[in-house]
Order: sequence, then C-alpha cells, then structure tokens
Amino acid sequence: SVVIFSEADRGSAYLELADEAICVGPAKSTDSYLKIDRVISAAEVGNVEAIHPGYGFLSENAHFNDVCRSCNIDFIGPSPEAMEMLGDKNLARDLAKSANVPVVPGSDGLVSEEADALKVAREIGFPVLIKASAGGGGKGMRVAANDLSLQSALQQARNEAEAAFGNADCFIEKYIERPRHVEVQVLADNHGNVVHLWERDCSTQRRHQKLIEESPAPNLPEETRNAMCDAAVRLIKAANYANAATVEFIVDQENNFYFIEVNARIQVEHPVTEMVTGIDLIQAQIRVAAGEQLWFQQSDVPQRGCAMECRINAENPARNFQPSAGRIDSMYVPGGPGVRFDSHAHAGYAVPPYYDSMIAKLIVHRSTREETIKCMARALAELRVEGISTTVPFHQQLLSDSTFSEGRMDTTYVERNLLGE
Ligand code: MV4
Repeated sequence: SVVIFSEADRGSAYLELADEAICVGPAKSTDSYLKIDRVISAAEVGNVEAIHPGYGFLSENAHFNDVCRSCNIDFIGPSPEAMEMLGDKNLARDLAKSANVPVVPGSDGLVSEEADALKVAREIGFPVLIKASAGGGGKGMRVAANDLSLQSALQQARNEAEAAFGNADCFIEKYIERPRHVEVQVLADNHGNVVHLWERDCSTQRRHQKLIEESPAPNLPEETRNAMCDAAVRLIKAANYANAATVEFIVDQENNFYFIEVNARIQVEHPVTEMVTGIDLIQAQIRVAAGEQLWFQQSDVPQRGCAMECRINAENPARNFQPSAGRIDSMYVPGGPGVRFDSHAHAGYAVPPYYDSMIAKLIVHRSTREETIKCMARALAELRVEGISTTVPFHQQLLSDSTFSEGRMDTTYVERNLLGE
C-alpha cells in the first residue's frame, strides 16, 4: 500500500500503517490533495495498480477518474461516465423516473423561467424547493413558500449555482417538511450483478453534517425498507454502474420514500453497514475493481442486530461547533465486544486547522437498538481525548434525548430543538 499526505498530515497514524508514504505538497488542499497532476505523479512514483480515492477531495471528481483511466491506473469506483451522469442531480432524477424509482413530485426537468416555475408550483402546491442540478449535499437549495418568494428564490438559486458550480441549471420539487434521511448501500460488479446491503438512517444531523448514523433505520416498516432497497438496486442497474454506491432517499411522515441523489463513492458511515452485514466494503470495492464477480448473492446479505456510528469531531459544541484544532495531549480508546474505533488520531497528534474536523468514528454493534445505545453511551464515557474540544458531550446529550432513543429523529430536529440558535 502507498498513501499520499500533505505537509500538514505528517503526524497522522495512517502513514505508519502503509508500506510507503509520498508527500503531494503543502497543507492547503488545493495545492496538494486536489492537484490531479501531483496525485498522479505520486501514483507513478509508487508504481501503483489502482487508486482508492476515499471519501473526500477527488473521490467524486469524474475528470480525475478519467485521468486515472488515461494513465492506466484503476480508479476504485464507478466509471467516469456513470460518475458524471449521477453527479447531475437532474439527470439522476430523470434516470430514477425511468427506472420506476419514486421521486418527489416536481418539475419535468429544468426550469429557467419564472413563469414555468410558477406553473409547476401551482400544480404541486407550496412550499417548493428549488435545487441546483450541479448541487448536492444541501448546496444550492432554496425554499419558496409563495408566488412572491418563488421569483427571488429561483433567481438566487440560479445565481448561487452559477457562482459555485459554473452551472445555473435548477429544477423544482415539492418541499417535504421534517423528512428522515435514509440511504441504501449498493454494491455492483462489472458483470451485471447488483446487490444492496440494506439501509442507514442519517437523520441525526446539523447543517448537513451528519452526527450519528445507524442501521437498520428505526421505525421503518418492513415493506418500506424492502421497497426502498429494491428501488436502489433498480436505479444502480439502470445507471450501468459498478462498485460501491449510496442511493439517498428522504422519507416523509407517512413513510413515503423519494429518491434524492446518488453518492458515487464510499461514504464516511460505511462501517455501520459493515457491522450489520459482516461484509468488508473496502475489500469488496477493491475486488470488484480488479474484475472479480461479487462472491455472494442478495439472499446472503444479512442485516444482523443494530449498528450505530458517532462522528467525533474536533469542535466545541458549546461554542456553536467552532473548530478546535491543536495538540491531543492524551487519548484513551474504548473497546470490548462490538466496539470499533476508526481514527488517524493519537496522543501527541496535532489536529490541523486545514481540513474537515472529524478525528474519529466510534462504531458500536449490538443485537438490539436499546443495547447499542447503552453500549455507545458507555464507550463515549470511556473515551478520552484531552487537549482539544470534541463533539463527545453533544453525542451523549443526543443519546439521552427521548426523540432519539424512541427513533423519531428527522433531519431538522437538532437545529429546531437542541441548539440555542
Ligand atoms: C429535500 C428536502 C425536502 N424536500 N428535497 C438536502 C441535501 C440533499 N441531499 C437533499 N436535501 C433535501 N432535499 C425535498 N423535495 C430536504 C432536504 C434536506 C436534507 C436531506 C437529507 C439530510 C439532511 C437534510 C437537511 C435539510 C434538508
């Protein structure tokens, strides 16, 4: 294994685990991890056969994916074509419709004129949500509650999308209030085999940053779960997609589910799925990229017990989640049956101020949701990260919140109820 690092990441634990580590430049990611020529040069120097792009930086960059192909380096992920198509939220929505996957009622394709927007909004009813085709993860969205706000919302969404993505294209959907976020993990090989690995509920989030993810989704009817997982497989088949994908849905208060977007990469929360299915998703990605057939069938994929992940960030929840970079003076990691701790951090490590503030993922797997919550609370109480602030106290608050423990979270709950904002 060969890993790359920036000058800010010299102290990170993953460098010690790899056979070889190559520096790709200074701390600033636009001068290192995001510089395609530097990453490819490192791959050539390391004489690698394949690149695993992880879940940040260039992981969903179809151009980088295509450059890898030109250089005869296997990109461990979907083809550049599938990645590019799904990166366009409007095209992905069209594909979903053609695959008989439910989408939120809305415009039939792009809307650029105010008059067309008004026509759609009057058909589906207010409030509506304007979404940028090039957006995703919450960027480039605007809610409109009436005719008057619709015209400014459309203009703002288009301007913002043009500035952020160089593409003003927008479409319109009915705005679903207080939805849950449920996503389906899918694996596909290059031989036409596609299986799902069940769902994850990621409703516990703040400002589009997930805090806790879990599988199974609590209080999701069995027939809804199965219909959603089958829909995700249909969509990935229709996209002619290989490797790991996550199909994102929102679920309304009547348990109707609607396709939102596809994440064409492995996600931060994949360990939750690994725990309930027993399948090593990164190994599966590598084997599929090497041309292997999936070695198991849909009926061989269990969803055993309950797994939950808390994202531990170097942030101060008492100060509006302000990033807290600096040296970790000491660290104690919990363990025991069903407790997993994925991290690059360690005592003596300095959290750099340049990147995402996630320093660890604490994952717990037990037979029931109640046991998992209890075990997670115990593990969080045992975890010590001294010298910086972390989100651990906020996780403890979440676990003891009755809305959370009763499995009634939605994507707006944290901001509406747990923050004095
Ligand atoms: C929505 C929605 C309500 N109605 N679409 C936000 C991120 C992007 N993946 C899609 N998102 C949403 N789309 C309709 N028609 C609410 C959200 C949304 C959301 C979705 C998933 C997880 C967190 C969220 C937080 C705010 C809004």
